Amino acid sequence: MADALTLHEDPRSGNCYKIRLTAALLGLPLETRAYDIMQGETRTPQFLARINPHGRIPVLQIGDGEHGGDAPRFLPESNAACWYLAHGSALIPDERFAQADMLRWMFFEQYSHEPNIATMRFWLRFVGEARLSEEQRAQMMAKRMAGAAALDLMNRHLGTRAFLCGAMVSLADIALFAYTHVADEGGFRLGDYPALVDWCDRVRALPGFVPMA
Ligand SMILES: N[C@@H](CCC(=O)N[C@@H](CS)C(=O)NCC(=O)O)C(=O)O
Repeated sequence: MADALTLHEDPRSGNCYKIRLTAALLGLPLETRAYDIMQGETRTPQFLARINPHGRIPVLQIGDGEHGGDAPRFLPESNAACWYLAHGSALIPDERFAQADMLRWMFFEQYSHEPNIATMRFWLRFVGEARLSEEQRAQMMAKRMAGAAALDLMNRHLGTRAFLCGAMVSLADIALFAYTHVADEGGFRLGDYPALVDWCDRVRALPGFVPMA
């Protein structure tokens, strides 16, 4: 019997959505357990001791330890969790260069896209501009510029191909769709990037697609 899968998440988080979307596209059953990060629910001693010592969601729990099964294992980091779910599926290309190219976009997502676009979305949509610290305010211009540069790079790349790694959808598309399609909530204008708008529509049209909460 396959291990039970549980996603420890805050449903508003794009990093968590990546994992829900991967499971949905693959038809994998996924239980969820919700936390409110605004209330510090991932920073409790219990969460740090059992779920993730890094104090963050998402965490994919593999197994539940019930019926004499192995103890549950916990996998933080959204892209690692997507990889775990998609192992052996068509969402990970077989060919060596294609697989490395997919990883290249997933690393790009974590280094050049998410820290700018997701952080701006978190600050503007959930914290609120009036409540930002001086330090956060000081970082806004740089994040706006770096986020726009990331969207521009993707837009140019997607001008000549259906998905980030070519004709076939891969985990790279799931990882980058999560915060790109809600970039407007972080003060970016997705409408300025026509190839990104079309690509978002192609992702939404995939069989099994589920929207973000
Ligand atoms: N690199 C991590 C980022 C995880 C992350 O930043 N999680 C945020 C929500 S999206 C969080 O848990 N914040 C709550 C906190 O730091 O207390 C991933 O891709 O999963």
